[in-house]
Amino acid sequence: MAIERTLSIIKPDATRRNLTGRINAMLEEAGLRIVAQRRVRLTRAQAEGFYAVHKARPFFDSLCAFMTSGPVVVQVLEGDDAVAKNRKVMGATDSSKADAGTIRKTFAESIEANSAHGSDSAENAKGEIAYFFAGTDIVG
Ligand code: IDP
Ligand code: MG
Repeated sequence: MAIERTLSIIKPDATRRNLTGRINAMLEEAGLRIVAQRRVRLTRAQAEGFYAVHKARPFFDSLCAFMTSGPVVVQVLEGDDAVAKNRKVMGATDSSKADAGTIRKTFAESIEANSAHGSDSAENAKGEIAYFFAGTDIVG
């Protein structure tokens, strides 16, 4: 398995409930290393740009409003098979379908306010990481 990097976001529903440390512990326990991390309040334009692929979806406006409703923690995770590993630790988008012990099963409030984001492919991870971080921000 190759060492990969992926973008993770701890979403506003989780920062609001002070869950950053517990989510980071779940990521680290799964073997992912947090090699960059920043707490930020996204602008509407940043949220719309990040989720541009979902622009045509009925939930797009609500999703962008949610993602700008409070601080998020953007982070780069590194490890063996990091993209798939992070998706596994996060669990399914709809937490009612997520496996026990996953971040979303444990913490999500709804299908929208589902506590965490993770890139869905190594290629998308590269673009998503570059959206938030300069190469010099990432210390592996
Ligand atoms: P993912 O985050 O598991 O990759 P995506 O399909 O890429 O799921 O959707 C991006 C985000 O949009 C989800 O994490 C969730 O916050 C929100 N979302 C997805 N589907 C729905 C929906 O049916 N209703 C409301 N929000 C949704
Ligand atoms: Mg996605």
